[in-house]
Amino acid sequence: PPDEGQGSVVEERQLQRVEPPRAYQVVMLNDDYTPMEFVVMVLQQHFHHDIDAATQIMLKIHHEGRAVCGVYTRDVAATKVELVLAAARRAGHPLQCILEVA
Ligand code: TYC
Repeated sequence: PPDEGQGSVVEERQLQRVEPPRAYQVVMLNDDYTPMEFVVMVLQQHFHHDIDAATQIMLKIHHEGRAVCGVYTRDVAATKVELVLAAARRAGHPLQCILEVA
């Protein structure tokens, strides 16, 4: 809009510096019971990795105890954690994943 009146919104817009949103990583944890195939499926369905990347990430978790599945804004990351935990519980697996500030 050409004229925002006094205390000009137009000028304030030019002065504003907006920080980028914080990045949050979804980290998946190893356990002794969740089937490898289930973890690979979750990594494909919820984090959009292809089967090769999903298998590599699953094996990294299996060997190192944890790995980053993806990095998102806070709300998206939190929703991914909830959906993954719900899918794991529904299937009867103890799979755990957590949110961390990237
Ligand atoms: N350690 C599990 C097994 O041997 C496989 C597994 C991988 C479980 C990754 C969880 O996040 C995980 N069946």
